[in-house]
Amino acid sequence: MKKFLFIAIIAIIIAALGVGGWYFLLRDKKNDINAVITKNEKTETAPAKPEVDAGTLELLKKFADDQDRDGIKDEEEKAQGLNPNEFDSDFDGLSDKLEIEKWKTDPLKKDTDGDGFGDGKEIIRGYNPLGAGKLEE
Ligand SMILES: [Ca+2]
Ligand SMILES: [Ca+2]
Ligand SMILES: [Ca+2]
Repeated sequence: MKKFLFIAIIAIIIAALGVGGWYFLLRDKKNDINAVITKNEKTETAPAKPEVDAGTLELLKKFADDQDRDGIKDEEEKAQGLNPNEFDSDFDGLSDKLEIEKWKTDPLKKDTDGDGFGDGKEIIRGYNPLGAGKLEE
C-alpha cells in the first residue's frame, strides 16, 4: 500500500512537471509571437527619421524670422502694417519687397495711383503704376 502511494506521488509530480513545462513552452511561444508582432509594429510605425539637409537647414535659419519669406523680417512687416504671413499683402501680384524696393508702390494698396488698374497688372503691361503713362525702358 505504501509503495502504491509512493508511485502515485511520483506520477503526480511528473504530471505536474509535464504540465508546467508545457505551460512554459506555450508561454514562451506566445511571447515570441508577441515579440515578433511588437517588432513588426515598431518597424511599421516608427516615424521616419527627419533628414534635413544642410541647404534646408540654412533656409530654415534664414527665414526663421521671415514667415512669408519675402525678404522682409516679420518685425519690420508688423511695424509697417504689412502681413508677415503673406508675401503680397495687398494681393496685387507684386511682393511687398518688390513694391517697396523696386517699384516704390504702396505695398498695402492694390492700385497705388488709383487709376483702376492694379499695380501688378500695370507693370506686366508696361504701364507706370505710380501715374499716367508707360514705364520707362
Ligand atoms: Ca516677410
Ligand atoms: Ca503687393
Ligand atoms: Ca494703378
